[in-house]
Amino acid sequence: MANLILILGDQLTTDISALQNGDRQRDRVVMAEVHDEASYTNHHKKKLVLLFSAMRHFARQLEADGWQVHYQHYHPDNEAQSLEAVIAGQLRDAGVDRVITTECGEWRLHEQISQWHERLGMPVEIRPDTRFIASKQEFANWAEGRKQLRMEFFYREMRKKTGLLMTPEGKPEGDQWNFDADNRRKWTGKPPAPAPFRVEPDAITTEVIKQVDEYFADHFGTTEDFHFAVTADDAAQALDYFIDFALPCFGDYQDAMSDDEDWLFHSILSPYINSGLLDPMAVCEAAAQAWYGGRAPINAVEGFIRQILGWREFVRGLYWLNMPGYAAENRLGNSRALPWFYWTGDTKMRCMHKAIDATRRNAYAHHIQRLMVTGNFALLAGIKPEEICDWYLAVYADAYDWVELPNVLGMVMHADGGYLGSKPYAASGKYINRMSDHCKSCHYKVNKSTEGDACPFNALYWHFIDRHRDDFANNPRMGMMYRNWDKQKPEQRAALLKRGEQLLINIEKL
Ligand code: FAD
Ligand code: DLZ
Repeated sequence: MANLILILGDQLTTDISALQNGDRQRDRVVMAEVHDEASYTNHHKKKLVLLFSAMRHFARQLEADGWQVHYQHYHPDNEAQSLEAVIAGQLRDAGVDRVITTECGEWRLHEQISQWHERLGMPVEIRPDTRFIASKQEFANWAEGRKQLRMEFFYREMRKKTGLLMTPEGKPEGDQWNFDADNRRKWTGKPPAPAPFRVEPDAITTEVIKQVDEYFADHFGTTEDFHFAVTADDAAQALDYFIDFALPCFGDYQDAMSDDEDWLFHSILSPYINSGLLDPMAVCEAAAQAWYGGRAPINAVEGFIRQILGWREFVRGLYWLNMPGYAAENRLGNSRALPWFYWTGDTKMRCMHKAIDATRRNAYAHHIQRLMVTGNFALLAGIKPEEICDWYLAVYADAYDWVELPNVLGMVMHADGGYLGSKPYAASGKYINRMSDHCKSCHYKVNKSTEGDACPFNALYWHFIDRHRDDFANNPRMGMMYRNWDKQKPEQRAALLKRGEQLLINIEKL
């Protein structure tokens, strides 16, 4: 019996379940760069280079390990434009009895693959994705009976399950589960932030860059200065680099933003973890070892591990528990189109310009830019969830529906009615000024609210609070905002609302 083993572009590890117990002589591994996957959103050019180059390197590694690999390189005129067509083409060869794959990360493709056994007339074995620390069922069991899901409680379960940062007595190391309160420092240039880890493009990557520039010229972003790792070995070096040079300050400056620094003390590991080049558990263990070895403080290490063991696992569980309905949620009734400057960065709002421009150059922006700048603006302005979700899915090298959607629709847009987060992360310009140095170089004045040159985030914040009174007034975590709003003089409230209206009418010109 011979199997076709399909490996997807975000399953690039020899530990992937589809490869287990395979017969290298008889079975055939199939990997394919296809139009449908490369074009279901306006993927950033660097994301395409990363995926195609990493896929090509991985296929070579499999061949070197003795696997027979059928690999389709991208060409716009390829006969097979979808993964199904590639598999169907391979099935025409006699002798294949079964298709094996690991469950894919996105509902869109999952729906297609789960119909293949009928469409292709061939048994299709879909194996669980064991790269995650919690299985879908484990998450569903935890979530059962809970009206709202809170990451913190799930995270503690994961700490207990894995033993990460746990004492032999079963207590959290440092006597606290969470050191977030220590992780809110503004960064003023010292200590200097490390340059991002770089891998210079080899011949394969250089060829892919040429092809992406030619075939995907109209996609967002640039291939210039591509320096992501594209192999597991190089991604492991990126992890070591992070642990040595950035992790010690990761906690302190986790929420900071800078006008001059794109990356600060973030790990820049999500593109590798999500595509399979790095194993999430191994990443957490490396961070924990840095703390046990006295090379990084607990607030940094716990904060970092929480992002992976907590948030990453949590959003994945939530996605699979609630799809496909989750994608259609719009509980705040938003109807505004995404402003065009999200694609160009052409806005006088300095923080927005900086975050979008970094996104365009790097296919990366760090969490607080995604959450409190581009996300916060979309929330305050009432952008349609599907449009802002599609933007986030397109522009980041780490973006896949399973992780992007809950972060954007739930965490940022509060479009799920508070299922993921207990309150919206709405903030005025004051927050951005507290955590960054953007405002001092901004066209708009952060200390003004109603004037023509006032920071748009200020009036938009109050406009949001006012127009969503019915949604939030009874939320205990929002009571203070409503008391502050109600305390303001009626003339001031009217002026803020008028300014908010004007900003929304002129949104494309901000
Ligand atoms: P670090 O700050 O160094 O964090 C370490 C790791 O923790 C990351 O590599 C990532 O694996 C994990 N992580 C941190 N926060 C989250 C989170 N909220 N959800 C899931 N994992 C997390 N992350 C993605 O991987 N893909 C996305 O498409 C994505 N879209 C996002 C959209 C919005 C609006 C927001 C607010 C967050 C999004 N995130 C997404 C989460 C987070 O912003 C990125 O994981 C992080 O910025 C990646 O950079 P890093 O590797 O330097 O992360
Ligand atoms: C993201 C992506 C892209 C851009 N291209 C391909 C591709 O050509 N072939 C492939 O197998 N996978 C690709 N991927 C990753 C898939 O879209 C991903 O596996 C699904 O979205 C499920 O997470």
